Amino acid sequence: MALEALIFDVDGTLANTERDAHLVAFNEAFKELGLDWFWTSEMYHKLLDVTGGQLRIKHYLKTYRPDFECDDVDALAKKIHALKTKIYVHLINTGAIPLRTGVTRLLNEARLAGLRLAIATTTTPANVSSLISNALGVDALDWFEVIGAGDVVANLKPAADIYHYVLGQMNLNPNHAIAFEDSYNGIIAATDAKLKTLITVNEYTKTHQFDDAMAVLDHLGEPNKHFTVLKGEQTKHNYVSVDYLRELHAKNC
Ligand code: XBP
Ligand code: MG
Repeated sequence: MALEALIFDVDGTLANTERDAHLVAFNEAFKELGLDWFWTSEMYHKLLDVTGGQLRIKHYLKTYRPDFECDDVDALAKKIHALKTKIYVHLINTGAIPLRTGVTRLLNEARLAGLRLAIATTTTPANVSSLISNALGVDALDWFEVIGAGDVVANLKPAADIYHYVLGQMNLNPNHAIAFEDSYNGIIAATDAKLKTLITVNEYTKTHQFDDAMAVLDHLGEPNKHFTVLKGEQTKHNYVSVDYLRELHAKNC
């Protein structure tokens, strides 16, 4: 079974956007709207169990602010989220958030090898476009055959909807692809769509359970900055190359 495609999650996988951008933007939006809410990094760590900004806001209200009086929680969440997206995109456009170790190199290598690329994320489409065009240039949006983002499906991760959507758009058999994820919700979604997954953890996800992962790494690595294998087979490879992915895929698919 040949490896044909790589499908990437965005937040936490392509870049460490959660703490340095999403959280910052949420807090700034709360402030601008005169809300007395402030999410610490510890609080945000817990809130990340719920994917999608609007659902996360509603979960926060229900769980941590049951006293908060509001006639229309949906409308409030929508309003906060719209402002948060604006702030997030502005922040990304300042160039403040780099891609994670090895991401740019692997994308370039995969393109040269003729692998098909796609995105499967639960975040807002504008967030994805700004991250990719800032980090890789606006033309890089065309590197991805499909950019599947949160709002095109009914259910966000851990539901498999976004992966089903991307696979359907690409007319791709999941056995011919690898998914790249960083979180428990992400691997559940990918696995339910019958994809094999490679995990790169970050500070928020390093304690998550990744039973179905082909391998769990600290990052994708570079020739001069080797990855650490946290779970899975130690091989001759010390950074994620197309050769490494083909070997991993052949062993697991
Ligand atoms: C991660 C998420 C997202 C972001 C917020 O998505 O859970 O909800 O935290 O994005 P993924 P929005 O890892 O699948 O990219 O505020 O735009 O919903
Ligand atoms: Mg993620």
